[in-house]
Amino acid sequence: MNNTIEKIHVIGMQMDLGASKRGVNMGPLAIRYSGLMEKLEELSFSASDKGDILAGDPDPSNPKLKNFKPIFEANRSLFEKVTTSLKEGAFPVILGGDHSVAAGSISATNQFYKKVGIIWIDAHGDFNNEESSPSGNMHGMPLSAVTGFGPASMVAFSGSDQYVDPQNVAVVGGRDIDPGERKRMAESGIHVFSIHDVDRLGMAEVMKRAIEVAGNGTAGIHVSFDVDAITPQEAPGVGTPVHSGLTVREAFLAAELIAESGKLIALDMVEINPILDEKNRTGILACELILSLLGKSVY
Ligand code: EXY
Ligand code: MN
Ligand code: MN
Ligand code: MN
Repeated sequence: MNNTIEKIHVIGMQMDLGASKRGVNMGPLAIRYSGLMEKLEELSFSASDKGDILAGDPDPSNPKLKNFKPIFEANRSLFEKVTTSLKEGAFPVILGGDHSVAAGSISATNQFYKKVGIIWIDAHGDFNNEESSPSGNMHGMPLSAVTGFGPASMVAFSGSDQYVDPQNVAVVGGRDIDPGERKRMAESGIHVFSIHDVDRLGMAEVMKRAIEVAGNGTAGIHVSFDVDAITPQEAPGVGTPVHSGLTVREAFLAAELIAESGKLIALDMVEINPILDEKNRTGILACELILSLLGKSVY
C-alpha cells in the first residue's frame, strides 16, 4: 500500500463533448456502480465522493475546436475543484469523461505542485492542436495543450503559462497516432513508449523508464489513463477502439509499478463508454485499475 496517500477525493466529469461518439459522459456512473467508493474504504483510505461536474450544451461555432466553450467551462470547474482538493491535502481521482478533462486536472496539479511529470497511457497521442487535428475533436489535444504546444486557449482558465516540461512526459501504449501529430510529438521532446516498445522491452522495463522520465526532478507523477490503451477485446466500452493493444495483465502491471514507485500525485481514468460496453466490464476494469494504481496488492 502507498504510505503517502491517505485522503482521496473522487471527482467525476460528465462530459463527452471532446469526442465524436457520445456516451463517455456516463463513465463516472459506470465506475461508481462498480463499487469504487466502498472499495476505497475497504483499503482504509478516507475517501469522499465530490460528485460530478456536468458539461453544458454542444456548441457548433468552431469546427477546429469542436464544443470549445462547454469544454472550457467544464474544465475551468474541474481545475478549481481539483485545486481545492489539493489544498485540503487530498489526492484527486478524476473520473472521465472524454480525455479533454486532463486539460483541467493536469493544469491544477502542475500549478499546485509547480512541476509535475505525466505518464499518459493511451492508444493515442492526444498531441494535436487546432491546426494539426484531423477531426477538431478536443479529446485528441489535451497532452499538447498542457505541455505548451497548444491549443493555448484550451488551458487558458489557469491564468498561467506554466506548462508541464515535455522532458517529464511519457506516453505508453501508443499505436494510433496521426502523421502530423507524430511529427509534433517527435519534435516536442516528450518520451513515447509505443506498443512496439512494450512488445520489445516488456511492460516492466517500459514502466521503469517511464517512471524515471516522469519522476526525474518533479514533485510527483500525474497518471492519465485512457482505457482505450487496453485491447478492445478486453475493454470494449470505448469510443475510439484500436486493435492489438495492451493486455489486461500489462495494464495491471503498469498500475502496480506506478503504485510501487510512491510517486503518484493524481489520477485520471477516462474514456469509458457504458453504451458501447458489455455488462459494464470496462467500467469494472477501470475501477480495479484505479485501486491498483492506489496500491491495492494482489498478494
Ligand atoms: N488523433 C485523432 C484525433 O485527433 O482526432 C483521434 C484522437 C482520439 C483521442 C482518444 C481518446 O484518446
Ligand atoms: Mn486519450
Ligand atoms: Mn485514446
Ligand atoms: Mn529526453
